[in-house]
Amino acid sequence: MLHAQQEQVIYDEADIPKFTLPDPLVAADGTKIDSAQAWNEIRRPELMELFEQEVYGKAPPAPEKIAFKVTESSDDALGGKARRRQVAIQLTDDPKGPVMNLLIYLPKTDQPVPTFMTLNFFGNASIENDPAIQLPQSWLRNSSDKGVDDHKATEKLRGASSSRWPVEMIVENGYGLATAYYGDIDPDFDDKFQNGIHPYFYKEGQKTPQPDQWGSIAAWAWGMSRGLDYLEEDKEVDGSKVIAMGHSRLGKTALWAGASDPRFAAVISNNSGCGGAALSRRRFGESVKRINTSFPHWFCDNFVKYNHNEDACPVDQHELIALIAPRPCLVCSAEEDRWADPHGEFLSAHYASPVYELLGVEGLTAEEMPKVDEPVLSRLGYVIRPGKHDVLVSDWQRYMQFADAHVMGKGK
Ligand code: GTR
Repeated sequence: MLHAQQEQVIYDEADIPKFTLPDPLVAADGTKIDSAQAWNEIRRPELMELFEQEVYGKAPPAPEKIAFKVTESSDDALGGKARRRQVAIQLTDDPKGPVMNLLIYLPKTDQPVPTFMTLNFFGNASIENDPAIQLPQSWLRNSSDKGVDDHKATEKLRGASSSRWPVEMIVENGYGLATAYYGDIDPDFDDKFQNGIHPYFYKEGQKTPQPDQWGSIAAWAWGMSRGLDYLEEDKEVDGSKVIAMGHSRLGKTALWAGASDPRFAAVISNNSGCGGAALSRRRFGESVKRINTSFPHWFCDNFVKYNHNEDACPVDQHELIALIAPRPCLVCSAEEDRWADPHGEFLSAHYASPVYELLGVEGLTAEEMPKVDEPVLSRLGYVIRPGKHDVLVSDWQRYMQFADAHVMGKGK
C-alpha cells in the first residue's frame, strides 16, 4: 500500500506526457479504413482481438443452451406500480454449476419494454427495500453500512444502496430494470481465479487463466450477456432494446459488454475511468500501473505489460467506444471524480467519433469539453455533472432522456 501511495499521481494537465493515440481508422498493417465495410471486416475484428488479448482477456463462448428458472414473480410490486420477476440463470451447461440471480422490475404494460441491464455491487436486495427480493448467497465484501457481516448478507442490506436505484422512476418512465449481483459471476477479490466462473472453463490441469484469457471485468461483462440471453427470451422485455449500464468498475464492464456483444442496443458508462472510458495514455488520476496493482484480477495478465508503458499498448480506450459504434453510447463523468479523469473520458468519446461518422451516424456533436451540467446528448454523448463518484437520481433522468432519444426514437 505504501508503495502504491509513493507513485506520483497526475492531477494537472500540464504534467501529462506527450503521446500519440492509435488511429481507430488505420489498420495494424497501415491500411486506411475508409468504408463501413472495411471497418466491419478488417478494423473492428482486429481491435476486438487486441482488446481481448491485451486488455480484458478472451471470454469463453456462451453456454450451448440457455437454462433458467423463474423463482419468484409478482404483478403487484412497488405498491402495485410494477411487476417484479426473479430469475435464476444457469451460467454454464452444468445444472450444478454457478447461477446468476436476475431481479427484474417492469412497468405494467402489455408491450415489451426497453430495459436497462446493469450489475450491482451488493446484491439485488440492496437496490430496493422490498422484502420479496432474495438476499444474495454469494460472497459479499464486508460492510457494516450495507449490513454485510462475515461476507454474508443480513436483513440490513435491504435497500442499503437504494439512493443509486430510483426503481419507481425508471418504471414510471416506461423502462424495465434488470440487475444482478456481480459477485454471482465472480467475487471481486484476487484469489487467482479459484472461485467464481473461471474454473468452470479451465482445460484439464489448468489452474489459472492464461495471460490472454478473461479477468474479472471480462467475466462480469460475459455475465451481462447471459442476462441478455434471458431477456431476449422474456416476452415482457424488448430484447432488441436492452441498454448496458454500469458505474465505475461496472461502467468499465458495461463498455466491454457493449463492445463484445453487439446485441446490446446501447451503452451507458458512469464514472468508468481507467480501463473504462478514460484514455490510458493520459495517465491522469488512476494509471494502468496503479489499477493493475490494486486490482490484479480485473484485467488479463497481458495488460501488466503496459504498467508505466501505456504507449506500447496497441489500443487505447477511445477504440473501446469505437467498438460500440454505430450504437448509442453515453459517457458520464462527475466533476469531483478526478481519479477517473473526466477530460480523458471526454477525449475518448471525441476520438471515437470519426468511427460513428464513417458508419453514417451522428458522433459526438461537441468539439470541446462541455461545461458542467451542459450535457451533450448526441448519439455518441458525453456529460459531466457536479459532485462525486456516485450514481444519482439525476443521472438516471439523463440516462432515460438519452435512451428516449436514441433507443426509443422519441427525438431529443
Ligand atoms: C476504485 C478504482 C476505480 C473504480 C472504483 C469503483 O477504487 O480505482 O477504477 O473502478 O474503484 O469501482 O468504485
